[in-house]
Amino acid sequence: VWTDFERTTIQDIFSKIDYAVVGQAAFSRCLIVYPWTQRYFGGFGNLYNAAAITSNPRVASHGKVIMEALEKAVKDMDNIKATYAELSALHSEKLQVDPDNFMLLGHCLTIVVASQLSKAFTPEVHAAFQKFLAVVVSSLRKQYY
Ligand code: ZNH
Repeated sequence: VWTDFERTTIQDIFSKIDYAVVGQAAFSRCLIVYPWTQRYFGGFGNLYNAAAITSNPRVASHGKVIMEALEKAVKDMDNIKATYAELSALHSEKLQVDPDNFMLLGHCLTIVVASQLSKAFTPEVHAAFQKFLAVVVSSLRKQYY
């Protein structure tokens, strides 16, 4: 259950950020800071070092894909589990991604959003964003068993 503050805060954050910029920054940061997450992206070509990761076009486009998936959650905040049912099954059955990785990406996203919002990223805004990420992650975990 979301408070009015949480709803407006999440919608506000997503209306302010550029998905291409934030998605690329957050996803490349995740691959750099948690290098074992690279193992799922063997098909993405050169991830040899930080410079290669940040300039890799497939990293950039996948970052944006992730942000667009998050937008679906933002647009229907009361049905995130249903929205992500298929995506959860895909990550579990086909991609076989360890679900612990979801929040690692969430932390990277928090850092990028915080640096973009600057002073507007107050403790209350952080709490709302963290709650949103927790719901997203638990929804993505749903189809794992
Ligand atoms: Zn993921 C894919 C979302 C996280 C891994 N993903 C994907 C997609 C999407 C997503 C939308 C596409 C699908 C289709 O195509 O259908 N993710 C997502 C989200 C998140 C994520 C929302 C959170 C927040 N992922 C993740 C992580 C990882 C992953 C963390 C690892 C580490 N994904 C993945 C892979 C893939 C995906 C591997 C596939 C790619 C390609 O393209 O190949």
